[in-house]
Amino acid sequence: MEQTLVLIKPDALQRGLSGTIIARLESRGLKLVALKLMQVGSDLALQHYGEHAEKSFFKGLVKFITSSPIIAMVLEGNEAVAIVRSSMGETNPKNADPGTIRGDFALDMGRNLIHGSDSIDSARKEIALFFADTEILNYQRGTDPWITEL
Ligand code: DAT
Ligand code: MG
Repeated sequence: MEQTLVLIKPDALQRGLSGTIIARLESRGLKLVALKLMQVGSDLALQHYGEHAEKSFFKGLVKFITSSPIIAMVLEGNEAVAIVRSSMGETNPKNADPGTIRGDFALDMGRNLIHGSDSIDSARKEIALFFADTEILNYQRGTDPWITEL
């Protein structure tokens, strides 16, 4: 089953939106298979956002993600990568549809609440950056057959 990395960013934690964000993703049917509260250090931030190293906003992005704790989680489900991205909404909250997390709760590109892997390949790499294999659990929910037609 497909897995994706989600980060609830410092702004969401500071604003008390963690529960709301987790609830939205859980309600959609995605299964939580790993979760932790953590402080991102600069090494991890540089690795995670390495693809943006040359961008003008990179310094601010690293400062922001390391500024206060985050929640990291791994969510599992059929097409979990695309499902999370559609629930998040566009990167710039101005363009995010109402009904999405960014479209309902964010205003600013640099304070857009949530990260979700953008492909299966980046999900695999990002999950390995944030979690040890032993932290990712394999379990069944009684509701699984009511969420996914097997
Ligand atoms: P996403 O988080 O939707 O995958 P991304 O990978 O392109 O978006 O960028 C990572 C983060 O960097 C994004 O969530 C917010 C920030 N960011 C991206 N483009 C930006 C810009 N033009 N100005 C300021 N911050 C930006
Ligand atoms: Mg991205």
